[in-house]
Amino acid sequence: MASEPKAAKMSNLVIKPVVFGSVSRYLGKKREEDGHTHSWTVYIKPYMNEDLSVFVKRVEFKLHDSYVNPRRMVNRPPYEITETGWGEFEIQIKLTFIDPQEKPVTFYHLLKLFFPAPDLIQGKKPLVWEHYDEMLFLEPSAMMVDALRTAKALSLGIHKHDTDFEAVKHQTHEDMMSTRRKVAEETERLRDTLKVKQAKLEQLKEELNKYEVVT
Ligand code: SLL
Repeated sequence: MASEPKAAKMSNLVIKPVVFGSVSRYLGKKREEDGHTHSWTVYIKPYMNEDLSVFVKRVEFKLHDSYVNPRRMVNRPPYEITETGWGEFEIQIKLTFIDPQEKPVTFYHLLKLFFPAPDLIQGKKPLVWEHYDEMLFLEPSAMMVDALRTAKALSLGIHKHDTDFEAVKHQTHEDMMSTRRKVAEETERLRDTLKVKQAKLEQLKEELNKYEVVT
């Protein structure tokens, strides 16, 4: 029996952009009973306005061990934890998905409380410290593909973030181009210097040859 032609393997990649971080606020003074100085919220949310809960089963926020019950589970949006404290530390944000075959994804966020700007220290403005990242789903199962699509379909329009990530992207690109230009200029300058030095070396060699002939 003739074997059936093998179906061309389609590589299927779905990307879900997210924003995670924290917002913190100075309490105004050090609280007497526990020494806490700040209240804060750590969160993860979609970059586009879509419903992550369609494919995310659970988000686990792993706090510093000094907290009671440091592993905090959140089963539905908003995926966030609000606490008070006195210190900064790294928070692990681990997402598990509705498809148990899909590997969990972990993001790491350094909780920021202190910033060297007086109005922030005095608690007039909250301190937002957040990052853009992407979750990549390579060859997701049929069940995941459906859920990933549905999440997008449930989008509610423009989603605004405290950080203007488009501007950050633009600035990063500008900085990179300007660095490239500087490197090119410096390379050119060094090349010129090298040429001058090589010419000088040739000249010295010639002079040396003259002496060798004489002696
Ligand atoms: C440090 N790396 O050693 C930091 C750890 C821990 C912050 C900061 C405890 C809150 C509570 C709190 O704020 N821990 O009392 O539950 O400085």
